[in-house]
Amino acid sequence: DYRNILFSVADGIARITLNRPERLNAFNVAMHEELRHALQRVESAAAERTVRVLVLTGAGRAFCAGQDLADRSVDPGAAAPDLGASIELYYGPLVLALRRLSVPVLCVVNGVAAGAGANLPLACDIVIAARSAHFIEAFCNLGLIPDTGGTYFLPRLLGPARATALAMLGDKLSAEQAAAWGLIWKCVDDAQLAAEADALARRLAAAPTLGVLRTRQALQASGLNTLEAQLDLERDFMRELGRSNDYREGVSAFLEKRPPRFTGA
Ligand code: T3D
Repeated sequence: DYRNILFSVADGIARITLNRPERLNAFNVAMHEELRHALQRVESAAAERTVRVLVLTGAGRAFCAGQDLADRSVDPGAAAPDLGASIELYYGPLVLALRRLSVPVLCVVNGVAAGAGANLPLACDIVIAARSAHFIEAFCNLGLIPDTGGTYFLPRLLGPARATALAMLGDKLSAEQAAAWGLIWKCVDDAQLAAEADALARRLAAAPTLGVLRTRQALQASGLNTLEAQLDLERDFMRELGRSNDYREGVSAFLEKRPPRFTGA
């Protein structure tokens, strides 16, 4: 039973909704812990292939406003909060948990995404956003740096010029501009967001999950690898996938001119 998130599983689709709408779904410790727990449940269900995609979204008018600043005492007499501990215990492990999850993650940015809330989607596999949503690297307004992987993802996705200006100025980036710049996959009309998210989640839940995961791993590895190392990785993954049930099913379905029925293995 969760108080700060909503969690459900149906038809191979796990859904996690950040659920503190009165605080624009800002993170407190309880929400972090519930999210960690729910992600572990998704991982267990993935091992049994009862979950083949995770959808992450927010309740109400925001996706997530980052750290709950009401939990950060800045009284002159109080000791400074240890933000490093917060990153080490919560935000860093959250990014890694999403990047390593055994199912693809679809992030549905339903509204404003600020601070850690702007960078969380960048750790997911596919991001769609409502046209009214926007992204704000709000850290600079507090004298901080873009955490939750922001300094890693932003320059890779946007290039250094756009990443630097967004990080240093904290200007609002509209969902439309975010899609045009390649920060996210798509921006869709608000009225279409739920239907679009549902359709994408169903496609991913019916996809050859092992192939999808190896695709993610290969793409993630390419940032560090030489071409030679990347070609070796492609060979190894192809060798493994060529032995998978889903490859056999994909080829059979093609030859028999019918839709494939992938099991994820
Ligand atoms: O501390 C650590 O652990 C280190 C890690 C840090 C990671 C971070 O995320 S640091 C960055 C923290 N986030 C921010 O700085 C964003 C703060 N919020 C905003 O800039 C704005 O609220 C938004 C741009 C997100 C939305 O603006 P707007 O005008 O649509 O809404 P609002 O009126 O500002 O907010 C609505 C309510 O939500 C309001 O409460 P009220 O007045 O109705 O009682 C506001 O205080 C509250 N709220 C919004 N963001 C936060 C928040 N309360 C606590 N923490 C928040 N982050």
